[in-house]
Amino acid sequence: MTAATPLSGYEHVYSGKVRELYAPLGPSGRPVDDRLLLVASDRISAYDWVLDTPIPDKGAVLTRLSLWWFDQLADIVPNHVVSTDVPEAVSGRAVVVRRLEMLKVEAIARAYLTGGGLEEYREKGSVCGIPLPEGLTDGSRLLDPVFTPTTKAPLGEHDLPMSPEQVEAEIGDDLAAEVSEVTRAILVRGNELAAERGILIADTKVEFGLAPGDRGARGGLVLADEVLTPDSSRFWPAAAWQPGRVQPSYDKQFVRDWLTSAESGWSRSSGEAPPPLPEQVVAETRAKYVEVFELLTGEAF
Ligand code: Q0N
Repeated sequence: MTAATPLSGYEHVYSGKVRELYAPLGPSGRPVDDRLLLVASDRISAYDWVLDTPIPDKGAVLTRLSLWWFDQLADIVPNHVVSTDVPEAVSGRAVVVRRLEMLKVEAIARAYLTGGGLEEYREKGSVCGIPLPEGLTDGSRLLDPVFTPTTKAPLGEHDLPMSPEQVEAEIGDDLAAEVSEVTRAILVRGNELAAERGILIADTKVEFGLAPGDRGARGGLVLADEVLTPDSSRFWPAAAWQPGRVQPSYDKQFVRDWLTSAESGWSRSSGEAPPPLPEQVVAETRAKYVEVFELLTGEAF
């Protein structure tokens, strides 16, 4: 685990698996209370490990992609972005954001069945209290996206599914309904745009906060963190989609294939940290992130 970059004028407040949060310092030298700096690193995770080898430009590509999506989604929900005027050391991979009161719910929507949603369906025929038709398999498309929220577990621990009742108890009935509706609308819009570019977005995790309200009232729902990036969502190449098997990942397939190949000498079940990635795998993976960005946005990276 490498220490966060010290940034003059900022105080480091939080390290995630791949992102860091800083608080800007005010004229008094104390942190301001209404802003944060969200910094995306080049770190990549696979099989629940953060790898030792960074992917050059990954933080910048995902930051730009998130900014582009925030614009595409602005008519659905406001977002936390304030400015991209950030310190030189993190230029292109950081944004200044509004400090919100974050909701203690990981808002997940699924348009295709896989991962934890598939497991729950196989056990119960439903996901997060939503009954689904019989005969669905790994990668099946759902008629309408389902909202399958989880708890926010501390770093290193796994998030747990939340029932609709748990979400309502946590944030209230009205807000729970709004979070479900907005999360599903984000995934629908995401898939409408991505489909034209040959990408399927199987599922996505978003985080919301509340803007400070007037006179003690709660403010409106605001989209925070990152949105519809390959780190927060499963991106699949549409051309390879074939329900009934594990789908290839748009961005991480080279990494997964190499790690699980004999060449890496690593075994998933060993409990040991994965080895460093070969240069070729790094280059191919970087190219995939750039490809996703350019396909979706139509901009050159
Ligand atoms: C916030 N997280 C969890 C870093 C980010 N706009 C905001 N206001 C207040 N708090 C947060 C945000 C944002 N974004 C979000 N923690 C604090 C999200 N993490 C995940 C890992 O990397």
